[in-house]
Parts: sequence; structure tokens; C-alpha cells
Amino acid sequence: LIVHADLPAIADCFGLGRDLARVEPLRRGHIHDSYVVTRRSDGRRYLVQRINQTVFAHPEAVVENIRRVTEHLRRRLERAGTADCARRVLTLVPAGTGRFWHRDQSGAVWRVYRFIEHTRTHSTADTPDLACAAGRAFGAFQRLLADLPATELSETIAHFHNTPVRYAALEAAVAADGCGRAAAAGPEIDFSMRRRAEAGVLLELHARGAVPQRVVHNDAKIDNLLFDDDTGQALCVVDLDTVMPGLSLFDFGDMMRSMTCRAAEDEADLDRVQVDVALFAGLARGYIEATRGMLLPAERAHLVEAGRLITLEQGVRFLTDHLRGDAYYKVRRPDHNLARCRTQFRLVASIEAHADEMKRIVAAV
Ligand code: GN1
Ligand code: MG
Repeated sequence: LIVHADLPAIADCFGLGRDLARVEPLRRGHIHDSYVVTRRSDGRRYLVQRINQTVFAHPEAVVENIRRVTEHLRRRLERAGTADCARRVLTLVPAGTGRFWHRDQSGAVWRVYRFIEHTRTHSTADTPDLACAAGRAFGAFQRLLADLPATELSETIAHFHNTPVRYAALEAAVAADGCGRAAAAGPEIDFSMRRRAEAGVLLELHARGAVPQRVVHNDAKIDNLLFDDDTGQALCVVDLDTVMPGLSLFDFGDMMRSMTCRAAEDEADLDRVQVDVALFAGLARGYIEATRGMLLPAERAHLVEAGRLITLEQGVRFLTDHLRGDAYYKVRRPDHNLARCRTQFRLVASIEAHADEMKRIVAAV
């Protein structure tokens, strides 16, 4: 990734000045262009991001959501007397009065966060304790947002975790086959279609009033947590782009997708892709303990099903993007989205094989 923008000029718009000691592209995430810039005067670092406008048609609304969410979290943490608040919630840097985004001459929209120092991330959970800590962190996040009225947030991507809508997009991509990739993806298309009838289970639960709408993260994978370098503690939930109304089960689904398997999201060796029940037990304990008193029995009863469905949905999304020629997710090698899809589907199969065992674990927490 090369630096293809005038970063000093962008930094200046956020009051950081033009004199930067370093600009480093951050090669993480599938969506935005991210840079870590270091200000020369005091050595402070900032995360500068160009928002992907193919994915987010209204970037200002995304930033406005994040402002409301981070303000709410900060108030809650301060009220509870939490130590080290500045490292436990993201801080947006203003670009002029009351605005936290900047549109440059090319039309690109930028935002800046203070960089949270001395942290690390994990792309998988290597131990049950780590899965437990991560589950606890996302559970606490949902809890802190429980009294933020959903009506205060915009829906920045419509139908985000609407699995039937994701299936409709897949079917359209298969029918169009614009890149001639459908034939080679036959097994993956078949795998998805065999499970098509179940795509609506979570939304139906909500439609019949069994599970409530809440403010949730919507991308609750372990990569979106910062852990303290020294203590190893989960410190801060990041990537707040999709925080908006949704179901708690969407988040738990992504937790299962990213924390119950030792292999990465794009692992090529499919033999490594399988549920580790001990990791699941850690995750379930952390999440359920953190949401005690909030999580309803119907939500708890569908945790394992949510993991299966959200992992399936993510595979469907990767497959759709592969068939469309990789228009949505950044790819770093040929057929990367197809590889990601295969990993998701292998994990779905493993979740299905271990579902009863995992349900017993939930019941015992
Ligand atoms: C995308 O920004 P990033 O890479 O964390 C995506 C999520 C997917 C995820 C797959 C806005 O998240 O929905 O689950 O990739 N975000 C958006 O890892 O589509
Ligand atoms: Mg994201």
C-alpha cells in the first residue's frame, strides 16, 4: 500500500499541523485506507482514515454515529470511575467546529482518531482465557450501549445482517456471473444453497418479538479489540463503523466466527479450520457473564445458531464478492475472497457437527 494522498494537508485540516515525523500505511481491515501519522512536535500518533465510499454511501453519517457512540461510552465509563478512560474508548479528532470529518478536493472523506498506544490485536483466540476476555469485552460494550436510544443512530448500511438479502445478492451474482467465476465456485454455491431455507432464522425471532433490537457492534470479531501490551487485558472496542441497531445475536455470531477456531479468516489449509470447543466454552462464559441481567432467555437459547448463521452469511458475502470481481473487500492475492469463503463454510460445517456439545456448554454457564 503506497501513500497516495497528501497526508500532511489532511493532518493539517484536523489541527495536527503539517509537520509529520512519519506516515505509515496500516495494512489491516478490508475496507478503508488507514495511516498512522506521527506529529513531529510532540511525537503523538494519530490514526488517519479515508472512508471507503463504495461501502459507506454517507460517510458523514458514519462519523456522526461514532461521535454519539463514543461520547456515550466515555460518559458511562467516567461515571463508573473507570481508570484509563482515554485508552478504553476511541477519541475522534475534530476538523473544525463540531465536525469530525473532512472532505478533500477529490471528494474523499477523512477522519482521525487519537492512536491508542501500547496495545496489540489478535486475529484469532489462542486460548480459552483470551476468548473469555474478548467475549466479556463485547458483552460489556453492548451493556454500556443498552441505554443509548437506537433512534439516535443512522442505519449506515441497510440490511447489514439480513441474511436473506445477502442470499438474494449471491443469487443475482451467480445469475450474472460477470467474471466467469461461477463454474469454479460450484461446490461453494451448492454449500450455500443447501442452507438457504434457514437464512431468516434470526430475523424471524425478532419479527415475532422473541428477541429485541439493541444497539450492537455488528462486526464483533476479535480483530476489533485492542489488548493492553503489558497486562494483556482487553482494553478497547474499535472499528465502530457499523455500530447501529441490530440483534445481540449478530455480535455473538461474529464472536463465534472469529474466536472458536484457531485458524485465520483466510486460512488456506482447511484441515486447520474447525471449532475448538474449549475456546467456545471460554467465549460463552465471558459473554454470558458480562451480559447477565440483560440477555434474555431467547437470546441465550440461540447463541450457537447465531454463530452458525453469521459465519454462513459471511461466507455468502465473500462468495458474492468473488463472483462480482472483488468490488467490496480488499484482496491481497488471487481468489482471496474464494479462500475466505471456503474457510467460513468449513467452519459452518464444524459448528454444525459440534452444535449439541456447544449448546450443553451454554446451558451450564
Ligand atoms: C469487514 O472493516 P473490517 O475489515 O473489520 C466488514 C465486516 C465483515 C468483515 C470480515 C463494513 O470488516 O462486515 O464481517 O470485514 N465490514 C463491512 O472480516 O462490511
Ligand atoms: Mg468493520
